[in-house]
Amino acid sequence: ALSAEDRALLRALWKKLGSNVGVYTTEALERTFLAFPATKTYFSHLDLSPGSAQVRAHGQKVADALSLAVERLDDLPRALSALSHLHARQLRVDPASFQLLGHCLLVTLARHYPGDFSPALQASLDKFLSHVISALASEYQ
Ligand code: ZNH
Repeated sequence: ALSAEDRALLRALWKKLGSNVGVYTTEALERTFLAFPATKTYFSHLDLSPGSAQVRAHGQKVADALSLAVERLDDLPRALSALSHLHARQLRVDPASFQLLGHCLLVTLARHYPGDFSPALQASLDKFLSHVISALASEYQ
């Protein structure tokens, strides 16, 4: 589970990110598509070219879900259950790909916040992302 220290680090980081959560989530998506091209197959109906407004709009939606998760750390499975259902039943996204986006989000944040990205912050973020990913995977059988 996330300790009080993990939560404090996460909340402080999110405060610092402010309105840029969408910007960095979009960068993380672009990195995911480049580093793990198989993930692009789910988005064949979107324009995935660099700087695409559609990718930015999708990045903002994913970012909002992550911000909601930061606000509801004690209640993640319930907070994300509709989203898990959507990914499992409708979108049919391989849950293994959640890890790839999580990885790219860590890389993106480390790149933009090198001074903040202590080993402790990395560990807390990694734990947070693991919780988000297992909540998102919860409706898969
Ligand atoms: Zn996802 C969608 C979140 C991952 C695929 N997503 C989505 C949305 C959200 C999300 C919020 C929107 C919904 C509505 O609209 O209602 N995701 C998310 C998160 C994560 C994810 C949080 C992690 C962390 N996804 C993912 C991945 C993939 C995906 C990895 C693949 C690869 N999603 C998806 C799709 C969609 C979504 C396909 C749909 C899109 C459109 O628009 O069409």
